[in-house]
Amino acid sequence: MKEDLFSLPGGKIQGAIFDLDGVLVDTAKYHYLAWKRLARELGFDFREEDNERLKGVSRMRSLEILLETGRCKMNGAEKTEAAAKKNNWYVEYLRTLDESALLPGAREFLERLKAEGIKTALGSASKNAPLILERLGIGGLFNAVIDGNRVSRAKPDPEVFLKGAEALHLAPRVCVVFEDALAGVEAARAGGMRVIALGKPDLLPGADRYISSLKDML
Ligand code: B16
Ligand code: MG
Repeated sequence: MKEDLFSLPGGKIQGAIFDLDGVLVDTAKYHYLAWKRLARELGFDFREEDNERLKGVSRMRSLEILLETGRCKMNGAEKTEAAAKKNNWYVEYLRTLDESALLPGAREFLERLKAEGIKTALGSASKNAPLILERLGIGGLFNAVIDGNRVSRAKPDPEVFLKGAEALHLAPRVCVVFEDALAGVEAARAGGMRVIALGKPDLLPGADRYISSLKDML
């Protein structure tokens, strides 16, 4: 195994943990369509730039941000109902997803890690991650899958990544996280892991390295 596969200081990496939306696949556009549809039903417009605030954030927190944007109030039961409605629409859109939705370099890099003996885990906030992995046909490239169904604390809490490292039987300091959202970069750092961010330092401060897509890792 090449020691410089990740080009990171701080010793050898033995495990890679991947966020899903924005790193391996662009599901943000489907989240956006579904949230926009809900906003329209509630009587306001939800713009693409407002959607940026929802990336990497849990479903319930996303709904709260949406309601803030439209200056709408809901009680607990109404929130649960609205979040379920949005999710049903989102899942409908996911049914159209196939391998072509994988972001550049995603499959090739995962295959390369497997060939090099680096363990891989998914670390996503999404409760729909199993369906997405199935649609993309990449489930078999992960040694462990930790998603929104298995965590109780949302990023920037490190729970999802710590559970990922634990499932790989690795210490956090030998793991690297790939993330596209600030909450995720903060979560990885809080967990004592190195972070490679997909994006720019001004929007995602604190990462160890910046790339524009996983193609840069090949
Ligand atoms: P769900 P990630 C996140 O995925 C999305 O970026 C975020 O927009 C979404 O609200 C969250 O998953 C929960 O998704 O409604 O499917 O449970 O970036 O953590 O892979
Ligand atoms: Mg993400």
